[in-house]
Amino acid sequence: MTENVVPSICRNCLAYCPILVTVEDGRAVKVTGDPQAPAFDGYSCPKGRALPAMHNGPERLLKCLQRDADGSHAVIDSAAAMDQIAARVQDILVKYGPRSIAMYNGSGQVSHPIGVPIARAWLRAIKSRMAFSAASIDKPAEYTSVAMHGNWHAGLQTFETSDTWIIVGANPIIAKSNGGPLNNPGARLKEAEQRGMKMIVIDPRRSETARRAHVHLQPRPGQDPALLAGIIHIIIEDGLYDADFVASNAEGFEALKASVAAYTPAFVAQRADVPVDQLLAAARTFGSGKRGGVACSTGPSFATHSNLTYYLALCLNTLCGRWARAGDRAPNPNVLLPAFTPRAQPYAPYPVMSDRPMRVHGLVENASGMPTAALADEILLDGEGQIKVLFCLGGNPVTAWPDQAKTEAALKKLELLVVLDYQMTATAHFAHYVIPPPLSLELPGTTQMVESLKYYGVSRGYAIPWAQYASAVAQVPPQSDLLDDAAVFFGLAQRMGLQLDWINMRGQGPNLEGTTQTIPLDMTRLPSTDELIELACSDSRVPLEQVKARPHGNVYDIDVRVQPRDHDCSAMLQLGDPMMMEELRALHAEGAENKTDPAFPFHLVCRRTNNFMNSMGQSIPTLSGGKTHTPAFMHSSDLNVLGIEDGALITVRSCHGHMLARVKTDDNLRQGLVSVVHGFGAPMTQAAATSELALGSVTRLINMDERDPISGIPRMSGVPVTVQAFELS
Ligand SMILES: Nc1nc2c(c(=O)[nH]1)N[C@H]1C(S)=C(S)[C@@H](COP(=O)(O)OP(=O)(O)OC[C@H]3O[C@@H](n4cnc5c(=O)[nH]c(N)nc54)[C@H](O)[C@@H]3O)O[C@H]1N2
Ligand SMILES: Nc1nc2c(c(=O)[nH]1)N[C@H]1C(S)=C(S)[C@@H](COP(=O)(O)OP(=O)(O)OC[C@H]3O[C@@H](n4cnc5c(=O)[nH]c(N)nc54)[C@H](O)[C@@H]3O)O[C@H]1N2
Ligand code: SF4
Ligand SMILES: [Mo]
Repeated sequence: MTENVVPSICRNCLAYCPILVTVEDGRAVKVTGDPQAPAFDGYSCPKGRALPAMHNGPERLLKCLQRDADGSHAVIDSAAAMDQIAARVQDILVKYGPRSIAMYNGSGQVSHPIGVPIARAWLRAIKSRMAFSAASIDKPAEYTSVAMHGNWHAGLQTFETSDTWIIVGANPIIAKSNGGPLNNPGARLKEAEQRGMKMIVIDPRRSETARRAHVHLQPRPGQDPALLAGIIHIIIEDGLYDADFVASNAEGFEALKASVAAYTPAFVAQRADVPVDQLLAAARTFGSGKRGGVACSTGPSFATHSNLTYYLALCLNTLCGRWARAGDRAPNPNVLLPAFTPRAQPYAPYPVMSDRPMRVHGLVENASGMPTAALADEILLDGEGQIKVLFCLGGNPVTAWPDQAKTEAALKKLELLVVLDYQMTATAHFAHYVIPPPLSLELPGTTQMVESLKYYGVSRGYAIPWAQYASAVAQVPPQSDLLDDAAVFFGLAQRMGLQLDWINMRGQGPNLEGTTQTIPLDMTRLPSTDELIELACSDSRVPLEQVKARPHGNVYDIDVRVQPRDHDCSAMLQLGDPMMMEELRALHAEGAENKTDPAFPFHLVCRRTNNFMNSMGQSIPTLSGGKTHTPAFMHSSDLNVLGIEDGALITVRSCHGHMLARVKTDDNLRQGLVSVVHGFGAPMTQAAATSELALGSVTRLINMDERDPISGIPRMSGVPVTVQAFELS
């Protein structure tokens, strides 16, 4: 037996932690954090340490599957599956045109992002614009708000250099997504506290992050736009904003000032149900700090008025001049992306909506992409342009898209559903073909994708010039027949006689930094993952070879300073977008009172948890403890009033649907809440099979009728619900 311990990268979430993998005879048997890697202090989480179980577990699919007429799946050779899929797609393309073919990229692609450009190249080659992703049901306001407000070339001031910081509905200690550093955030937050940073967290739950806050505002869910408008109001009243910065870089100040005038501390405190002195303390702490930033995440994204919340967060950053200034050390001037010298200047706003319509709900392709929330309805609506084929890459629509019943109906209606996933998910159950990929430890990878996150939202990605390359450290299981995304779409292109072009896209939105490199691929031979990585890194600041030479990763000493504004730059940030000002007015007109519907007295809120990455990890016993469900967390005083015991079965019902769950006490929650992790639950058609499977997916409660007018994301947090003890009828 040969055993080695080799460095690699955990690619299960966006932190991309450096790890050490113990490999025995080509199999990964143990994963730990890598103490030799700088910046992460040897950190790893349970999901990372479960990589061997994920790679070697019994649930892993090792061969392609094809669905039979009776709905069961049988093994099929990958080449035969590809031949059949190519022929079917070609037929449908001829018959119904490119719009009938859609792709959905889910968050599983975090584990192997290098295949995405090939998949998208294939979609371009067949001339379909039907490219959907999880981004538009995640934080679409991240993109729409930037379109309306504009962006800052040098990015936000960094967490590491700030003395104050506002986090709105994020829990970076667990989720490592938005609002805080990705490299061992728990340790970084502790350091920040020790150096005197005053952090303000807005979260109806006393989350792991909120426990570290100087001020924790624990409001009713969905009150973030009112709270941020109130904070802006106080900062303007107290003269705590940076008038010089605003005068030189923004317009619309007077409109914003007038629109927040009615958001007095008393009004906001009553509406959000927070103590008025806490609200004042939050505003004054942030306003009187020297450096800082406001970052939002899924909490406010899933609640109503998400564009407005994110927009006001950007306005607050601009009012207080919290963007990186000339002479600052550039936060992360790129390592594996092209060299970048930021300037202390705005990018102007740009249109938030395109003229490319969906056929449903009056939605259009917008700054956050095609509205995934409306995809099921788009599939279900008969007529010209209907989607007939869906490729689902590393996604699990049945437990992720709003309205599970509708999602299942839509998936059943498709003429062809191809799911690329390593396990038989609730979605794969409906697939005509399931194609399993090699998993991350069997593939090379780099941290380049995490660097590029800064193009997907302010304060995202690494603020430090950290980079790592990992070679494939484990072998694919013997007798397996696996294809990664690149192999699937390259193979389809070959079979359909299509030319694919590799595009190195740098940036997002029409005004963001970036060159676009287009490289036609040699279609005679499938490029290896390493060749694709070389293409993606061909213009990197630090040559890939040098990054490969540091297998434990490295923080590069790149001292680039933010340059002053260009003489010919006339762009201004926009503080008074008319649509946002009108929304502020309409929201205020709702009044300060709590208008809870007595028929639905509780509010469902979202959350993440350490052991699962959305729907991943449920089949790994060390993560799930053998359970196939997730609890509904509630405050003990609510349970007392309802006479429901911890661990009992409950029905959670919205105006749209219901789910069964086991209740679990969590006194970190505000009263009146039901906090549930998404990603669990079997298909509804299977659900009656056993009582454990019947414990459902939270998406059953989500109603597409109440959706955002721009991105289409429905209300997925702060959803009015009722709770009852479950009784067998
Ligand atoms: N009600 C409600 N709805 C929500 C949310 C919520 O909190 N509440 N959250 C929303 C958010 S933020 C998101 S991002 C979406 C998530 O939506 P999705 O991305 O559609 O769902 P996931 O469960 O993340 O699915 C990821 C899939 O990738 C697979 N996978 C993992 N690794 C690999 C790999 O290496 N290769 C391949 N091919 N597949 C792999 C996993 O097995 C899993 O099935 O859901 C959204 N929907
Ligand atoms: N361990 C782990 N990490 C993950 C994931 C995972 O499933 N597990 N998922 C990944 C994905 S896809 C994403 S998008 C990110 C998400 O990353 P985050 O957005 O940081 O997700 P959460 O940890 O759920 O934090 C959201 C917080 O919002 C609060 N909240 C709920 N409703 C409201 C509201 O109306 N207003 C406010 N202010 N707060 C509210 C919740 O109580 C919760 O604490 O995490 C990523 N990382
Ligand atoms: S936080 Fe956990 S899942 Fe995410 S990259 Fe690090 S070890 Fe992997
Ligand atoms: Mo997400």
